[in-house]
Order: sequence, then structure tokens, then C-alpha cells
Amino acid sequence: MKLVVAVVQDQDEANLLSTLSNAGFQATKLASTGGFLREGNTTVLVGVEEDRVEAVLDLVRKTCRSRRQLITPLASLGRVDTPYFTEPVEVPVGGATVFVVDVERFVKV
Ligand code: 2BA
Repeated sequence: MKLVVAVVQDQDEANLLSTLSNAGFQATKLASTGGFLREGNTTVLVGVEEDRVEAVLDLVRKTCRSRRQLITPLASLGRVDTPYFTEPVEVPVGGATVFVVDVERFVKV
């Protein structure tokens, strides 16, 4: 068995969860925060047999869009006393960051 861990944007979460459910996959959503943007995102856990991992990845690809997000970097962090902000820059975010990990044991009690 495998655990698919997908970090997705909040805007894509509802569509992803309903698409997974309609296809017969069970999923758990966790509220998470990106370490770089420090903004909310969603982490979706899907436990599946190995031969169904690609089907899950296909659904993630179909439902999670890449977007560009404006951030204002703190330019002087750690270098001068008074931090200042630079011009906003765009970073690409998503569609999804996915980890597929082995599950040593799966039990429901
Ligand atoms: P964040 O950490 O908030 O990152 C948001 C986006 O900012 C990233 O999009 C990437 O385009 C950019 N970014 C991140 N770190 C950067 C840096 N040091 N310098 C320049 N740009 C940077 P994605 O790559 O699509 O990642 C979306 C979210 O997925 C991340 O949100 C984070 O929550 C998660 N993630 C991505 N890679 C990960 C990893 N290796 N381990 C754990 N979580 C990860």
C-alpha cells in the first residue's frame, strides 16, 4: 500500500476531494501552511493500493491548477536594523506537490 500526500492550493481542494470521492478513493484533508509564502494550503492524504497510485495522480493533475502569486520579499532580513520591503515579485504555485510513500502497515480498528 502507498500513501499519496498532495499539497494543493485551497482553491483546488473542494474539486479534488469530490473528484477523488466520485472515483472511489478515500481521502483526508489537513489544513497546512506553506513554509515560503506562509499562507494556507491544503494537504490531502490518500491511502491506496500501489496499482491505483497513477489513477490518483491523474486526478490530482486534472483538478489542481498552477497559479502565479505576488509576494513582497523582506529584502534586508538580518542585514540592517530596519527591514524594508522590495517590489512585489511573482512566484508560481502548484498545481500540486505530491509525495508517494510506502505504508508499512494499514489497520482500521
Ligand atoms: P510554499 O512553501 O508557501 O511555496 C509556495 C511557492 O513559492 C512554491 O510553489 C515555489 O514556487 C515558491 N518557493 C518556495 N520556496 C521558495 C524559495 N526558497 N525560493 C523561491 N521560491 C520559492 P510550489 O513549489 O508549487 O509549492 C507549493 C507548496 O507545496 C509550498 O508552499 C509548500 O507548502 C509545499 N511544498 C513544496 N515543496 C515542498 C517540499 N519539498 N517539502 C514539503 N512541502 C513542499
